Amino acid sequence: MYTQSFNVPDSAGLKSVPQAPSTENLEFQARFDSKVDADGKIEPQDWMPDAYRKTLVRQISQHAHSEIVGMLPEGNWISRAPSLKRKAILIAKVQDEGGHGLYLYSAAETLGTSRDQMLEGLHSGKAKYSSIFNYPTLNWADVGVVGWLVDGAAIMNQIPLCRCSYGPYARAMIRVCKEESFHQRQGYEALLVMMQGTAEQKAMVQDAVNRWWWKCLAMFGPPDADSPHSAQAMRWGIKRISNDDLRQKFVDATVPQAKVLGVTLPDPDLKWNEERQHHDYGQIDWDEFWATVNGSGPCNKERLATRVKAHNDGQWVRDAALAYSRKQQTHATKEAA
Ligand code: FAQ
Repeated sequence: MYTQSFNVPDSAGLKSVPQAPSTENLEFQARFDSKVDADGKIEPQDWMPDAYRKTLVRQISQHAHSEIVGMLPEGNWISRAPSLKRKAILIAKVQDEGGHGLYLYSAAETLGTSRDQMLEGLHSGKAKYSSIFNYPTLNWADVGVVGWLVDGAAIMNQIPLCRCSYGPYARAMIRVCKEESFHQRQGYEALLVMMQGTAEQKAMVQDAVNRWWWKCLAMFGPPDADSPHSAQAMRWGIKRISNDDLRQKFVDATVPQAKVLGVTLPDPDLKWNEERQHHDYGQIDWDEFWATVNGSGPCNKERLATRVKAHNDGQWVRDAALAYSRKQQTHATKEAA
């Protein structure tokens, strides 16, 4: 459905942090611009404008935080999955999301921002993560709908990021998208099975779709006219398709899937527009979106508290890893002497 075949090899992670020239250098800027214009890749060792670096750190760290916080709504269901098969699939999916967060933190680190700085931003509530993870997963149908719609929206947004102008982000996204495609399919398949079940199961699926649909449309970000970062991010080849265009692609791709599934999308204004060759859809509640982004969604406090607790509970693992590494270094030094 959303899959693309990717045959671009992953390159080894580049970790060097380049020093930008102290004075604005027109020659560097011209080289950067022409590389971006020619659809080339900017790599960590290349000179880049400070604003480009800042935009990337903002977007990639928000993206990484979304993957990590995004583990929570589904993670809550691992112990309650209805069968061993569903449990194994869900464990694998949640682990994948953790892995995506780690690739992305690594990509952001190549821009000179440490993991500790990014985590501090998340844990103190300063950094953003996707609005969608501040809503509750009330029952098993929600887990299927998260796979179908949330991962579906995520892939729609992420496939163009595989062509992002910043090399480490683009390469991380190729791997992420391959895995997200499986996530979307497993969610859709779980719902197909429920829709062949009892009337109660079918009603659960419809109810979950009703609760998640509008939140998924909002995931793509504010309308283009109200998106402060889009124009510059597109000029730099970070974003390739605008928020509204991606949202439209998602609606167009999802309508036939809903039909096959046998559910109704909760929008009386949703209809095919012959002239535009796209579906028209109703108004998104942007006040509710911004309230959620700014901390007042139903689960913001719970998600952040769970994340901070998990980080604090894991302190002993980090301490042990550091102690082990120090011990290894001491051994190596002694042997070399
Ligand atoms: N939630 O000017 P724009 C996933 C903020 S991963 C919260 O349009 P931009 C996998 C935006 O940050 C899901 N905040 O900004 C998964 C900015 O705030 P700032 C995450 C939002 O960056 C599935 C302000 O509004 N995906 O789901 C949201 O050009 C299942 C103005 O907005 C990514 O992060 C939002 N929905 O475009 C995991 C993809 N939308 O920084 C587990 C990469 C906007 O000025 C289970 N990111 N904002 O304070 C992007 O493509 C872009 O950053 C956008 C926003 C499209 C999200």
